[in-house]
Amino acid sequence: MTLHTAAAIMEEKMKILVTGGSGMVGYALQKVVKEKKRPNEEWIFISSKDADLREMHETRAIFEKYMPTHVIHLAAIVGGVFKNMKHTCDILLTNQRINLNVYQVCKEIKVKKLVSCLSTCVFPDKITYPITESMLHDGPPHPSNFGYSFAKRSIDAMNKCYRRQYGCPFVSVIPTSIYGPNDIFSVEDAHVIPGLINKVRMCKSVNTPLVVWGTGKPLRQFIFSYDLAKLVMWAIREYDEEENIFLSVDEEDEISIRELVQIIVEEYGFKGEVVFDDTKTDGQYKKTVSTAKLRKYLPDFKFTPIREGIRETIQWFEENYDIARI
Ligand code: NAP
Ligand code: GFB
Repeated sequence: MTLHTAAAIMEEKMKILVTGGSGMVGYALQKVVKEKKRPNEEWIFISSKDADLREMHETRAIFEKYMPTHVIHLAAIVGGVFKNMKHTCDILLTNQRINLNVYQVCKEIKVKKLVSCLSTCVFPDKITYPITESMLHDGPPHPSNFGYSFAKRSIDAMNKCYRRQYGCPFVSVIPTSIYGPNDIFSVEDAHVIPGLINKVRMCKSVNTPLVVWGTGKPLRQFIFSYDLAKLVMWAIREYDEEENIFLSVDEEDEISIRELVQIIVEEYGFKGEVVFDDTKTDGQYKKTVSTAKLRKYLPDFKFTPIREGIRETIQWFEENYDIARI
């Protein structure tokens, strides 16, 4: 990059609106912005308290209030496999309403870039591995994620259709399973890591066995929320391809739920019995994605080792138990 282009990039004023700014990813992004914000950037984080994005008039009002040049769209109803199964229709409809409103308003106010989120769990269940970004529509998603998946897949359709008909610069990043501070820790609705952290805390306090759902055999690539936030910041600044990109730890960092449980109980100092309840679903067995495309851009990006990330998440949970979403 020449000095001129570097200076030009640093000069361009960026007013970045982040929807879903109060969630786990939004919380991590606020932390990263505090450390890495550039002088030409203004960052605005909104939550449902600022506007219910299911309502078009509230969506339009908040976007017209700020008139952002760039948008990072995180807002969604999110949860673990059990929440997704229980509320599959509500999640489909709510997330589609939010997405339709945000996309329409981003087109109306002519944002210079919109970056939204898919998820590795919305890819076909019967697929070859590692999964690449181009496989999104090669088959139905796992039944446990049906509603959530089709709301996400329609984001991909909107990216392409808004771009082809109206030239809108809309693109998505595709995070793998994320964990970290300020996640949802409710036993029923959480993803596996926060759900187990909350369970271990309870088992330690009343000295009962830890019940892990499923067989423990499924495999996952887990990304620490602060690493994800750094990659989302990189995407809004530098990533301009039409096609989506996976934001995940590398294939070799994939672990089983059983290995994950071992890390959580060791880091929490839980000495009690661990039992696996295989009457509960395993969900998707694996969803291993390739990070070849990400590594082409960021060959030296260092991910937080999972043991360190879990230790930090446990510490946050212990220090913020009274305000955590449980
Ligand atoms: P989260 O912690 O549940 O946060 C969701 C955010 O969306 C909150 O800020 C929430 O605001 C906002 N929101 C929900 N309904 C809204 C509405 N009607 N109007 C306005 N805002 C609303 O979710 P997250 O884990 O940070 O996920 C962020 C994004 O990453 C989502 O798009 C998700 O699909 C994607 N993703 C997550 C994972 C994962 O493992 N967590 C993996 C892949 C992709 P309030 O706080 O006011 O409710
Ligand atoms: O994180 P999780 O709920 O969702 O479940 P997915 C991961 C695995 O952990 C499953 C097992 O095999 C569960 O059986 N598991 C064991 C547990 N104990 C527990 C527990 O106490 N709680 C939970 N929740 N699981 C998610 C999607 O799929 O993938 C999200 O549901 C998101 O929407 C994410 O997109 C990326 O990893 O199966």
